[in-house]
Amino acid sequence: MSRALRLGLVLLVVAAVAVTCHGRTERYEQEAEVPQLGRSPFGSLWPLPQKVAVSPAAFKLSSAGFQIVHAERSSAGPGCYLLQSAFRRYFEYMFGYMKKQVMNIQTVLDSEVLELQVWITSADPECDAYPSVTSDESYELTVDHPTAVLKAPKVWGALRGLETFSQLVYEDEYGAKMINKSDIQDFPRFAHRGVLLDSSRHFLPLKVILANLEAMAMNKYNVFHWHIVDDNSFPYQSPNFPDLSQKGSYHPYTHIYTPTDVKMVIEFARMRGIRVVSEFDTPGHTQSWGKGQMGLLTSCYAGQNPTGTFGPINPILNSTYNFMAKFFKEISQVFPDAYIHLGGDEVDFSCWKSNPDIQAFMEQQGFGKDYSKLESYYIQKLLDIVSATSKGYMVWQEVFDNGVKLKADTIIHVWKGNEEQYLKEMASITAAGFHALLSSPWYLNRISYGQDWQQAYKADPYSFDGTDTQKKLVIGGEACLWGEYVDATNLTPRLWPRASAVAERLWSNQNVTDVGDAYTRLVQHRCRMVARGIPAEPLFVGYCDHEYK
Ligand code: CP6
Repeated sequence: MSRALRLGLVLLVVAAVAVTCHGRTERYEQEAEVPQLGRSPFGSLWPLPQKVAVSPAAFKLSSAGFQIVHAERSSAGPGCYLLQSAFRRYFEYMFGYMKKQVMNIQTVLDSEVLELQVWITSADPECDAYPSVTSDESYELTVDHPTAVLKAPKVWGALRGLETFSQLVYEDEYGAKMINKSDIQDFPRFAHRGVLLDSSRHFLPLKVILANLEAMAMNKYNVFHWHIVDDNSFPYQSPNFPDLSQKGSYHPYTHIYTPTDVKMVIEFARMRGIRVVSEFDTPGHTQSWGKGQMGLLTSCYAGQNPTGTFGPINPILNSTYNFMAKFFKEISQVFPDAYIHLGGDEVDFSCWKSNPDIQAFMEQQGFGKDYSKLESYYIQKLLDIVSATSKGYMVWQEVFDNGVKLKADTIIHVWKGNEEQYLKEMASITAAGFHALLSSPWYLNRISYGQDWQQAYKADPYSFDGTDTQKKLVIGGEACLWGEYVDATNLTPRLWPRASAVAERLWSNQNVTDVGDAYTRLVQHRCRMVARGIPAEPLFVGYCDHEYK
């Protein structure tokens, strides 16, 4: 942080404030550090590109005169539907829904940008492909008059560059659109930049999911981690096992994701360069599975008698593994991504312990009283089943902690602990040679009063002690919005703009840590999201320019 900005920080200490609330007086201490709003040399760019040079020279940009086109030398053309719809989307974001006027422009003003040429440089633009963890998202953007050029090896970089170009556009005091002469070279710091949404604790209507994919694209996120089912409901409609959602969803017709819905989410995400990684969490967090699949869950006992309640997946039956093989074969075909998240977190052993058949099995296997060995036994068999579908997998950290044998390319998802604990975990995972993904500092379901985006912003996946080889195994992070207290009414403002703070940490250079400059850009970025129809919550007092239009 620069000295000036540090001095500019306003320390707002509201200590022992008396708050009157329905006649009741509460006293509490609250400290919030609010950075001063200033002017950023980087305008409202978010996340900040790797290399930015913005010149003071400004050009006009008019909806009547401006167009986004394929460069003549581009390997992609009008047949590239992904780019065609991205051109349209970003044109509308820049100029609203103003009709393009039919005008013959003969006098080219020498201070106007008339064209953004999008030039895909590699032989295969990947128009019809799915994004992957190795997708090239780099791009170079040169803004000059009369032509701006966006150069990218693949469509994925072009998508990111279009977002950046749209963020460079602003209005002068008369409402005319302007853009400064600029040079930008950009690429992501981490390959995996995700948002987890949970559609089990509350059903999330398709519209909400799509709106958040749109917001993710505005923040250059590239993974939607869909925690689709859990204890509370099973909204995924399985063609092979229709009873799972018929009996396990909150409502068998309205609160389910049909195969068509799932396809729509995947395609909407693909068009924005976002992968959809589905999570089917087992053997814990599976209460809702039991309603439509008899015999899958463990019967809990009180002494010699079943209580009628159920615990985790029953790991000792062949029928369990036959079901899992068929189920995950389906999942591997429905979700095109190369990875499936298999969960494996928070397994409650008490029901397993109560069940006499499981006790006998533990003895026969020589597991003693160590139920984490039984969990590992289950996970091991599940991993073999999923490997047979030729997918890679991600698991929550407990699976690694319990010493399950994992394929070398397994991604371990760190979600537990305070800073000291999660950094230690990142270090041990990478020391063991596995890929690590960080979420612990980014549990956005947790809320508090004040500027809590700053905590998320300051966390860094590299801040553990480790070698360069270890650091290279960190593939990125995910912001998590668990659904216990979140549904369609509050999901979007709870997630944004706090998830934007995480987005910059995962995209921008490691040295982008100036909280004051971030605040100035983020306030504008948040207003832009609101103007684009995403109800992102405010960071602090103030207003947005678009409010009086
Ligand atoms: N559900 C599942 C959850 C959580 C996890 N897994 C969770 C744990 C702690 C908090 C928030 C969410 N609700 N399946 C942990 C990965 Cl604070």
